Amino acid sequence: MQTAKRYVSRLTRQTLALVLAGGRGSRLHDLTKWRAKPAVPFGGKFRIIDFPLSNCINSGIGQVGVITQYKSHSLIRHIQRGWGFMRAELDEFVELLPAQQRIETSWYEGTADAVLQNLDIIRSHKPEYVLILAGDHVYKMDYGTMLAAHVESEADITVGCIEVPLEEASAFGVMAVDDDMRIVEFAEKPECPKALSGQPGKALASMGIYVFSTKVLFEELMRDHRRESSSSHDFGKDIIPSVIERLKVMAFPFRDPIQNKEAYWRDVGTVDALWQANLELIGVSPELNLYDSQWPIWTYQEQLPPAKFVFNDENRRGTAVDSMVAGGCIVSGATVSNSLLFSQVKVHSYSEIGDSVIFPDVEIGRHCRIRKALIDRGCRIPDGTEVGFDEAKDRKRFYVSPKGVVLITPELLGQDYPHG
Ligand code: ADQ
Ligand code: ADP
Repeated sequence: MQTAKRYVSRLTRQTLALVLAGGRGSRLHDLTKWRAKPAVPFGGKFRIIDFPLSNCINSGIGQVGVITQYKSHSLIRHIQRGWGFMRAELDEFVELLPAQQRIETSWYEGTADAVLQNLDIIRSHKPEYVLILAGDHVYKMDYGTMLAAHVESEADITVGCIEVPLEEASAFGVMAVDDDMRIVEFAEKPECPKALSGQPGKALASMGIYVFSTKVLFEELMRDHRRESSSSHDFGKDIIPSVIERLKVMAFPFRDPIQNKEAYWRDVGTVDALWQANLELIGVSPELNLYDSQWPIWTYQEQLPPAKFVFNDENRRGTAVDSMVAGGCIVSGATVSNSLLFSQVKVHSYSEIGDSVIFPDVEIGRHCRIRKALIDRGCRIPDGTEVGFDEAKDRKRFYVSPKGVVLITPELLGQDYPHG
């Protein structure tokens, strides 16, 4: 066991992780109008990108590059503020790699192009393995086990995968594997995805995360680069499908190591999925345990006072039940239930909030009734606002998702977006 442990830590030390964080995330509507999807708040005090970054640190991978492009200001600020604690003298870092036209005179095209344009930087770190990650999924995963599987199977490339319901599979890269988990077919977002053999209702989907032996990565990126017009320079669309016959490409099934079952993994890419995944955290034993001291999620956090629940002047209690409430919040003479309040949310007297997710720095006035809402950072909700009771009325002012979640942003309220 000791030997095995040392072995994995040697692999993680020889690995450079690259987190792709430049995507648009357009299904999140106005939540990604001003920020990249990886910068979207999640879980009361985190941002989505904190999950893959924390996975790297907790797995022993101390060399991490974050590739940014689209609307990167708040993402860059978050990383600079929250992830500067790495020890440069131990050659550990979280480095920002914005599109800067190092090789091409264009911005990043597909995900493979985003990595290609940083080849000289990757080369300078001399990694043995490069772990390509997406910055927009919520999960806790020990990448060391995936690296060990990559080395043990003598793979050129290893693709992280999970089982998904067949009806959802066309949103993913879908693969077929042989008995040794070698990928024999790979189709990116197929219209008619193939079911897993022996499990007609399921498909094996790519998580969009890859371990490459560095030499293979360089060769394949250059080969793809030369294909010019016939390639969109994307890992899922171009690179992986084109190499499975030539190279040894293995699937690594991501499972919960303790309970040996399918692990928690969420692409919170829609307003419904984001609202639901946040509210799931409130349950008695949520699938994603944020209170797990073995696998802490790191983030930038402001120094804030504790949350406060106030009896108002007219003896009206401020309460929150079945809820998570972050630091700096004040609930005064108001009732909050089944909701998640991020930091510095203020709820004023006689208001009732239910089934809602409220991002930081929101102020909710008096006599508001709000249910099934997702409220973006910085909103000032005027006194007497009612949301979640009359869908036709909500639709006139806000965005209402297919499952009836009302998205409220400062812009939709005619207010300025918060700076700072
Ligand atoms: P998608 O999720 O559609 O499919 P994509 O939109 O390419 O993949 O995004 C992957 C990651 O790269 C995201 O984290 C995104 O933010 C980032 N990204 C996208 N374009 C970028 C660019 N130009 N520069 C920098 N970063 C960029 C992929 C795979 C599928 C797999 C799913 C799993 O292609 O095979 O099933 O992920 O979600
Ligand atoms: P968050 O940190 O929650 O992602 P920020 O307040 O950091 O949100 O906003 C992200 C960036 O977008 C900031 O630089 C902000 O100034 C800018 N921004 C947001 N909305 C607007 C707007 N309506 N007009 C101009 N800039 C905006």
